[in-house]
Amino acid sequence: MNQLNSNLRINADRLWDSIHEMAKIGPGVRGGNNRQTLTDADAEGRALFKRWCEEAGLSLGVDQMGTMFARREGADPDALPVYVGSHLDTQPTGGRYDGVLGVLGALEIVRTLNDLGIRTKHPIVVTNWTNEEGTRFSPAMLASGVFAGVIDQDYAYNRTDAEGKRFIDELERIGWKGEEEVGARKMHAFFELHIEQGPILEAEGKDIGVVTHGQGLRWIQCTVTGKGQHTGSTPMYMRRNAGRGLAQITELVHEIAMKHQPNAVGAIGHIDIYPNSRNIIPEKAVFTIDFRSHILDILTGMVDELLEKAPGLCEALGCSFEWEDVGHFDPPAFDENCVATVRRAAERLGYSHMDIVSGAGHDACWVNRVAPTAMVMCPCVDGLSHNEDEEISKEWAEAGTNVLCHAVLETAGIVE
Ligand code: HGY
Ligand code: MN
Ligand code: MN
Repeated sequence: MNQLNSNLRINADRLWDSIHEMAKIGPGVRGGNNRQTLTDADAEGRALFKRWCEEAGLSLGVDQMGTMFARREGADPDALPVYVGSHLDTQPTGGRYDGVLGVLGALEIVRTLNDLGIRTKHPIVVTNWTNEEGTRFSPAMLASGVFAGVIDQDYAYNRTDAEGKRFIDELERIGWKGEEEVGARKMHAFFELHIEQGPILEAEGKDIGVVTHGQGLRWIQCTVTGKGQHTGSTPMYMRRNAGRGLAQITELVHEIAMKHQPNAVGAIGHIDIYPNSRNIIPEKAVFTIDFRSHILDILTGMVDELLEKAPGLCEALGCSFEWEDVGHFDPPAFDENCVATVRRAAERLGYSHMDIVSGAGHDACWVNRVAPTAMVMCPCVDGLSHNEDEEISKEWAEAGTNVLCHAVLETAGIVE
């Protein structure tokens, strides 16, 4: 059995049970999850993952951003490990599979190797990256960004959530600030399994996405400031309505993205209106524009056009316009050898597959800066994600994890 052939498969029932055991932690309001980073629910999910790793004989390390590294020894202890994982934190109205499939799929590989008594040359490290989502503490992929040396650790530590709580204070509060220097670990390769979070694989009838590239991202946080006044007694000509600035910029973002179809997307997901009172004209609107494209010139061009037009729109309303970059990464191209390993695994296992560009950002996008990296994707129902109704089939989870397993094993090398 200790050969990398199509009979080597993971235990899909065990994987599926673990995913749904994890889903009980930080439940949402409609069957999904709200296990936001550094909350008590995140801490509970980490504790469960830690217990499962220890039961699988793994030794756990934690770095100063709270990222968890669970190591399975290899025959050559000096060989750089093959890392494999994703994230356990979720959106506030998240699904049960975004990130979780990648972490528990990686754990399932180790459980399967234990069952079969397989030893690899390189150690294997199952990884849970802190704060992939970036919804509580922007930017997204925060810990993997610090690990890759593209985000400063002090900057990360001082990011605050909507209640003004700092990342580092919350990390220490839940007891998951490790001792390891972030980024000190060197990798032979990194693999991440993730649901597609888009409609392509399901529409094309493919079981596996071989991810060659990812979209780049720009998060521009805008502040439009007008004047809070009585909605009843203030004449229309006197008003400086920040809400109109938000409305016009929302439309502008859509128009800019539509100019670059099919190679661009744009929306505003985060919106705070102040003082948000029914009978006060909005004084201030704070919101984040999310632009993405896999073509860098389009991505930067969209931001340039937005910043060229938005101040004038607001000035015409008697409002001021300020902005801040709260997240960005350029379109990543994943490692060709690792991508080929994923493609070979899908072929060896007989799964339908296609090359695909990841629409969503992932920790792999940053890790790709410091180690040979590739991703495996499986479909999700109607392409829906970042929604509690997110759904995948057990067969899709099984296929993705089998391909991940073969890609990791081919890279780590089976010695017995
Ligand atoms: O925003 C993203 O693309 C990721 O889901 N955090
Ligand atoms: Mn994710
Ligand atoms: Mn997500």
